[in-house]
Amino acid sequence: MNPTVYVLNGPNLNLLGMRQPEIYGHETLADVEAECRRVAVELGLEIAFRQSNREYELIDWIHEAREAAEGIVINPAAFTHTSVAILDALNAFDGSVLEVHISNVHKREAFRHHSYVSARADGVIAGCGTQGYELALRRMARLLKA
Ligand code: CA2
Repeated sequence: MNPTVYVLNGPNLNLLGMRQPEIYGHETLADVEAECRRVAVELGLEIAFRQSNREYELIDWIHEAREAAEGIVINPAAFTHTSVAILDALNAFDGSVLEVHISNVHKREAFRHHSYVSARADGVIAGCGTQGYELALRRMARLLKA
């Protein structure tokens, strides 16, 4: 059976493509999901693609992934910089974790330079636009084969 990867997206990413295209590009989250699904078929991965504006919901999905998934690709959005709770949830997940940021957070405000999630992530992709999701899935497929 194909390995399952949860692709989780944090707050405000539902607005992708609708505002701030100079930072986040023109693609919508639905476009990103479609691209992830295309790449997942190519790589032989099953994906669950989700977005929430609620911290607890992301945490519940990470808990669910403990039983249901081999890997998590997560763009925690602003929770990246604030959430010890999401870090704790990821620390209770035994599979591979990749952190994605559409923008290059290190080129932006100082408060975006620190990520709680990076303390758990097996890899971090930032500043590659929405292509970062595809790159993360390709890396995930490699990690899950190893
Ligand atoms: O670059 C990223 O992917 C971020 O995770 C995006 C977060 C930001 O807080 C992080 O520092 C970096 C913001 C997501 C909000 O996305 C929007 C997209 C379009 C319009 C408004 C918000």
